Amino acid sequence: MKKFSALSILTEGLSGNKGWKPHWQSVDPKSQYEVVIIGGGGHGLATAYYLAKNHNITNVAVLEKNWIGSGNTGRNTTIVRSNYLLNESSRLYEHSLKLWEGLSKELNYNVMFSQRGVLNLAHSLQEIRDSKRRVFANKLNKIDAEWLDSNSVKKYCKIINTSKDSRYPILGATLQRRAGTARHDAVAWGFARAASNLGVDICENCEVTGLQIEKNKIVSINTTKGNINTKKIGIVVAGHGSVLARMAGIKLPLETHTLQALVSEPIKPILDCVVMSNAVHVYVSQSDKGELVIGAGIDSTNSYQQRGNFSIISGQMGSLLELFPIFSKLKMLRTWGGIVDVSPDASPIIGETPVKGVFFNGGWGTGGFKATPGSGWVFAHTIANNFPHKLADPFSLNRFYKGKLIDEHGAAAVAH
Ligand code: FAD
Ligand code: PYC
Repeated sequence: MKKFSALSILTEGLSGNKGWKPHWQSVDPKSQYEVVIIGGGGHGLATAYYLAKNHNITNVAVLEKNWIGSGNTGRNTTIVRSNYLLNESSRLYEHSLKLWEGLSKELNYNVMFSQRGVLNLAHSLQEIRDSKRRVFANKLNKIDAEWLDSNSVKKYCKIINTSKDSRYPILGATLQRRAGTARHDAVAWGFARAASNLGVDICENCEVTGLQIEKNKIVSINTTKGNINTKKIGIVVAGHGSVLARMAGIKLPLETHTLQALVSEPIKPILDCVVMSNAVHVYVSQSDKGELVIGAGIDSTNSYQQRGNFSIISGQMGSLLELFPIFSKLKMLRTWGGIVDVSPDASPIIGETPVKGVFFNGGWGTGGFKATPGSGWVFAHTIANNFPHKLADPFSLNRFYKGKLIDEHGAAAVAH
């Protein structure tokens, strides 16, 4: 049997790929790229992959200021689902979920997508009404969704506390069985390797410091590794979207916050589904390494820090123990934060900008991991055709001028 070192698993994937020669660090600053993607997270790398794969545009560079996947892609709690309320969102996220279902095969890289089911708990009469409404809306959009009463929740998740005496008793839950989790850094590596194999250049430690605009068109990019000429750029820099857009003179309706998460010490398999609660406010799953992966809401202050406020952690631990008293003796292993950019309607901004050749993809806030393949797919289409993909069209920047907001604060399932 072939032995894998940690490095070979990272670079080759579990299925192996001996011939892979990455183009890392190889951007020639004097070169002219057809498209430059700024941001080497999952969304940027997926965009580059689909530009090459679906549109045959391979003269593409991805510029990443740190290492690929060092942003939110490698920092999130990996929940993947498509049970959003509104038609526009559920279509986009369901497109993404369908791509997840074939992604390991598509990329020849095990992204460990595990459809273990996501429960969204309801603790009040109003939450029952809202949740049932979402189940009906999902079904109308042909998305799998079920309403479970409290007894059925207990059957699905045996260790959860459904006692009527708890502070916020569990009155029921929505269940999406096709939803689940994935291995976050594998997603970045899988897309990177597949894009690189198609000829895309990926450059790490390359920070974009300026955008040169002439006659309202992008002409070149300043980076810490030199200047690069191009006529098209895609800005995909979660948490820093406004900063990059401002370099092109564009003002965006985004706020930046820290969202944090933590993992427990590893334990034997005990939790085989994902549980989210908006009311007590915590979400939890168990990773393949055995750690419980636990998150809550954003820090309320604006921040660019990749570490959060301790009060959020203490609150989320209280919430966790309300739902799972069985976890009370567990120790925390590590905690971290990611920088998320939140739009006024908790929906992303995807598409063209007022500057020719400058495309924007951001504002995914607390919920963009699940969208990674779908976001890359529709953004690549939009960049390639200079025209929004039909699933991306409702999410264009001009919805804020037209007042056509897509308010998903409820289904975002994370307090903003
Ligand atoms: P990133 O992975 O952040 O990539 C952007 C990249 O741009 C970064 O690597 C950054 O270094 C780079 N960059 C920034 N500025 C520059 C520059 N000037 N030059 C070059 N590069 C630059 N979503 C879910 O769907 N489910 C979840 O369970 C979930 N949980 C979350 C939990 C936490 C704690 C956090 C922080 C987020 C969570 N999210 C979740 C949200 C999700 O992680 C993000 O929406 C998603 O990963 C964004 O992907 P991205 O590729 O756009 O961003
Ligand atoms: O969007 O499902 C989600 C999510 C879970 C945790 C953070 N975001």
